[in-house]
Amino acid sequence: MAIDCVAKAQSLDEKKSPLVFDASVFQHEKNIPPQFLWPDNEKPCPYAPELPIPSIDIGGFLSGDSKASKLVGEACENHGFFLVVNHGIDFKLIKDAHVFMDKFFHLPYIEKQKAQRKPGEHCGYASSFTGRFSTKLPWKETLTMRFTPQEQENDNKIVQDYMIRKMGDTFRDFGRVYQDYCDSMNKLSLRIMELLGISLGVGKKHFKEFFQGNDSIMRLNYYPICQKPELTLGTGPHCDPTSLTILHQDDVGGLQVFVDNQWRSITPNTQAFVVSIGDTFMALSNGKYKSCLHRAVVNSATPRKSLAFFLCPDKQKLVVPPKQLINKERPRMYPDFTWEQFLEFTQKHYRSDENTLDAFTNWLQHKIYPFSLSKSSR
Ligand SMILES: O=C(O)CCC(=O)C(=O)O
Repeated sequence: MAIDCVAKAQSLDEKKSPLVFDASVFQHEKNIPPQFLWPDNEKPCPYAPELPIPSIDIGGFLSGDSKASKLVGEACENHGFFLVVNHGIDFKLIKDAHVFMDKFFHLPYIEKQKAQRKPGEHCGYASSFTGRFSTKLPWKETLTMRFTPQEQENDNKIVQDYMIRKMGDTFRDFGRVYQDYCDSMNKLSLRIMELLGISLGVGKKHFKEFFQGNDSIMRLNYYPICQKPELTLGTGPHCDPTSLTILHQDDVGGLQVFVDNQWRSITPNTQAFVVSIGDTFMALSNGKYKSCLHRAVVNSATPRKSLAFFLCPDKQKLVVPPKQLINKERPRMYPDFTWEQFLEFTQKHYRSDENTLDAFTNWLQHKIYPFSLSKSSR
């Protein structure tokens, strides 16, 4: 019965010919198409007070300052969110990564479609998610690439090769920039894993080793201007199913997190990375660290860009918390799973929202299929 519901929702979405979200046209429209209207209880609030979040000096942490792990622990138990400064990532690389986004997203729609994301896959170009969902569509375009770290110097450059394969040789430099960016994010995420390991009392090596051979995701988010920003969302409310997200936002603003029953704004700081805990790390910490609920709003004056690196485990690795985090007071909260299973769940059966991890757990343990394909949106 529940399986039928999912199949029905899917086929309903597939039968309607999908709307084309061509930002060069849509940004001038006085009225936005109904597919982009969000219900009143989910529309952006006129005022979202700023959330002061701790800035962690990761350079200081690496040279032995222990304050950082205490701050991180508190932030992750409260809302799963902190900033990282003094990160050592080349600012020219970050700048290039933003500049090259314009190169891609300013292309004519037909050109961007060369990298079109295919049904059931998580990589490629998506103009909103018009082919996948038909309600509560996000006001954004995305380009998503898979990243795995090179084990040897002469291994394939997975990000660069993908871009050249999809867009042609003129995208060699473009691919190189995001390849370099992902390499840097990989290194930074492993350092953050050391910090998280210390803050959870399991030692510096545990999570770093777990994520050594990761199978991660890089997403470029481009939010065109919108004439009716109060009626829609750029990214719907969700917790990332992945493990750790390292986000760099430009100086426009739009990211919000849900803390103490209220949406709060995260003021842009181009010198910092916004780091958030995702569902898979929440499971790895046996529920001790919170997966952070967040969304992005759009505006009528300036397009906004963000770069999101999602650290994910190797697809076959079992996600199991270290034994130090399991005890009588805190028994196992989630079953063993692999990232491959969780990824499949979010691609084929569930539209990520704030309940993805619980819905996935139910699906794994009781084969309860969720009815959520037209529920929420990322
Ligand atoms: O653009 C942002 O600030 C948030 C992006 C995001 O949540 C996502 O890509 O999943």
